[in-house]
Amino acid sequence: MDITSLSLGEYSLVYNMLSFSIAAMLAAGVFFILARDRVSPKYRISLVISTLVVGIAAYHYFRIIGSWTGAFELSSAGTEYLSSGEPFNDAYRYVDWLLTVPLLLVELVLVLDLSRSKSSSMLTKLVIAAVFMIALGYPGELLSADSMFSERGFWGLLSTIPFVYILYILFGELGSAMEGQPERVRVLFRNIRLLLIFTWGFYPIVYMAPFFGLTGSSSLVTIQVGYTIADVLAKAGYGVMIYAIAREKSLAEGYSVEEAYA
Ligand code: RET
Repeated sequence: MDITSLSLGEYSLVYNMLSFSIAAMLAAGVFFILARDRVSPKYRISLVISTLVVGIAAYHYFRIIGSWTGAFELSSAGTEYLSSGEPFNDAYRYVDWLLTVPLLLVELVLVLDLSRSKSSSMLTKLVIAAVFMIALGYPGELLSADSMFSERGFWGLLSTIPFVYILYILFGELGSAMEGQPERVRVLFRNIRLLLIFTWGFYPIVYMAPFFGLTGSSSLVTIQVGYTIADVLAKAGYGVMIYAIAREKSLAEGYSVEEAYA
């Protein structure tokens, strides 16, 4: 997408959201490290994965903000931002998703503590579908369009197939695997599944922004702000929910922090 100018407000909105996201990801990472002892050893791997996810995201947000400041410069009159000639690099986001989405699925399946054969078969399907979902969305992200019936729409549609498959597995197979779990864990699991639907569902909606009449800079800004909000919820917010499930299961299984130090 070639954007030649942005208003001061548009430029700062994206800049500030990217900066907020770096702070949120780093703070979440510190929380996951410090909260480690509050869950029993078998759930700690989920917190380790949450820490990796927000760490990978913080790194990419540093790169995205660097690309943002490089792509635009203040006009000599100081009234708007103009393209510097250097393109804004959207690939950081997709590379980030390629690494973090499989990790988010792994931590969900691990915290559920299902039998080894069940979790590995489910994970294989989920991770393969996630890689297809992201790889098929990327070519379309590079294209601007004003209608669903465009090349952007075509890639989006292809990417939606594995997306629906992921939801099908989470609601079908994973739902039935939850039947034997304690009531409080089932409630947390239902909530995390809702958070997942709500936040993951946000990405394709943001992707469709250009189809709703948003063009040029307003489409660029909506997409950047939309993906950033979704990322904070899907990584940091989701990690906190995973922690809550791990904590609840640890308590239900008789774990206490005091015991860990006894
Ligand atoms: C795309 C392209 C349009 C169709 C669909 C998409 C889905 C993206 C999703 C991304 C999730 C990212 C997460 C990142 C967190 O780290 C690629 C936008 C369905 C669901 C959870």
